[in-house]
Amino acid sequence: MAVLNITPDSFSDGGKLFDGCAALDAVLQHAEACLAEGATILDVGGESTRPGAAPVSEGEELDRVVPVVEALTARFDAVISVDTSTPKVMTECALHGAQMINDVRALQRDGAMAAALQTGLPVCLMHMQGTPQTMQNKPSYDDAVHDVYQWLMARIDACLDAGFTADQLLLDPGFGFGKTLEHNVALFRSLDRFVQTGYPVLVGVSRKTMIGDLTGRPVEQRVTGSAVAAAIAASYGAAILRVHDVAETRDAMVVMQTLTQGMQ
Ligand code: 8Y4
Repeated sequence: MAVLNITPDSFSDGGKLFDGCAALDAVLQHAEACLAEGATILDVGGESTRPGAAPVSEGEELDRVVPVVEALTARFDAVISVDTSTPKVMTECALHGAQMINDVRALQRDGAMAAALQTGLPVCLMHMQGTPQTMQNKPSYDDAVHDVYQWLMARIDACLDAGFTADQLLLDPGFGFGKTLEHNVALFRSLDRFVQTGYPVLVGVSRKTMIGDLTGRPVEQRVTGSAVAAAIAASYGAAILRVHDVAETRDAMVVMQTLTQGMQ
């Protein structure tokens, strides 16, 4: 799964995203490159979850995301995932060809559960402690692995009660979302427990602070660390890797898989 950020800070023309279509062209070119490098899913998001990022109105999120989903669907034979917590964005993107919902709030926003259910699409339920604004202020757990696991199972139950079928649901421990390095490492080492549930597990560690903490590197130098982490996640049985650097991740995965084939 390749990350396609369409927040204004990801493009040089600031807030005026698609007025002149230059930014849309840039997104399409980047998508094409990601697919050529081996991505099969494109994750399109119009809300920044960085601490301190400005909240995005529903209208703004729709304006950013829907044209991109529409253009990607028309052009590429890829699964388009929409990274959103907003009910109307889920509905509109499904109508314009999105095939998956990636919700960092696990359908907790008012109306999100019903809207997602109505689309009939699969949904990735991610764990986050707190909100994007506050999540990195002293994250705390009794037992991070146990707490995150129990929380995700409760969200699965809520979705099944609402009418989702089990085969529509994916899980994600939410690396970096209200977690210290220690929490992230414990969760990563326990990925097998999440995989054992039988729900496909999505892992997103690409370029994150966790990789920076482990390597001492700034965000633009985290590609190698991220690719190694992604390959290890795949070897633990993660079904989907959310990454910025598709080619490098693919190299790490193929080497890891070939050279560990048949190992215990
Ligand atoms: C550098 C680069 C520093 C990226 C921080 C970041 C996940 C996700 C995000 C994830 C799922 C991010 C939308 C955060 N992370 N969705 N979304 N799982 N399912 N930060 O881990 O990439 S955005």
